[in-house]
Amino acid sequence: MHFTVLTIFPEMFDPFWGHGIVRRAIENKKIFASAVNIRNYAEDRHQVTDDRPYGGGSGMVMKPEPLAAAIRDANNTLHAAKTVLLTPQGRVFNQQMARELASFEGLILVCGRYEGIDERICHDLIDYEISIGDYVITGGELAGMIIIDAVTRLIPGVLGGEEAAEKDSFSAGLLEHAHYTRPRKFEGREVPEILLSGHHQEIEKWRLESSMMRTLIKRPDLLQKKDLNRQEQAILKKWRLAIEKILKFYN
Ligand code: 4GX
Repeated sequence: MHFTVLTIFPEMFDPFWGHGIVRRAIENKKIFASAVNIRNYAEDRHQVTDDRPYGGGSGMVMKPEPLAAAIRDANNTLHAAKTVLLTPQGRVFNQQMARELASFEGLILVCGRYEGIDERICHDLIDYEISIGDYVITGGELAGMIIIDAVTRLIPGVLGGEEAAEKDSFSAGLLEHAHYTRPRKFEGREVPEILLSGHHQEIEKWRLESSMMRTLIKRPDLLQKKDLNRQEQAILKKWRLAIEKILKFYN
């Protein structure tokens, strides 16, 4: 996977490329990444990338010419790459979109500042408009990093075998089960006995139930959407019976 980021603040990406799983993916040539300054494509002496909005009003708009030149140059280098604009007006990003983006050979991420970019760029040069959520941030750079992070960890060979199982939990449509590490007792709270037992099959059952309980309590919308297998249906049935037993006292 090749990532090219177009931004007026390419230095923001230096620490991002330089840490953790993204860094390891670059070192192992699983991904190729660079941040390119849109200013390099401005033709005037002061390399201006923004201008006042037609129709008046406050704020600035990113000029179309430098952006168009930057996108076209990136596209000539990355044959068959898709272009992504980070914008609050885009489709709200989720794991399924991360999977779709991970299937492409290259992504060109366009990070806007100010009030946004000239509308004519969106129409002619952008394949996907993506939002990372319904809130406003000051530029597309942080949004771009989130997309790159979520996509990178889906690329084969990026996560080790240990980590790779982890990424399945959301694909399975459930939240992760609870996690514990040493010590056995922390501030009066004990680790669930079953996790110390060494009974792998029982531990897997406990973890599935933990996943389902957390999803029910914290994100019932996810549980509603999910296709449940036999084992998961059995767990819900067990809970229903337990709740019905309690409710009988109140009838
Ligand atoms: N998810 N912002 C982008 C400037 C802008 C506006 C329109 C292009 C078109 C955001 C988000 C986000 C604020 C980044 C406005 N650029 N980006 N910026 N939420 O809020 O992605």
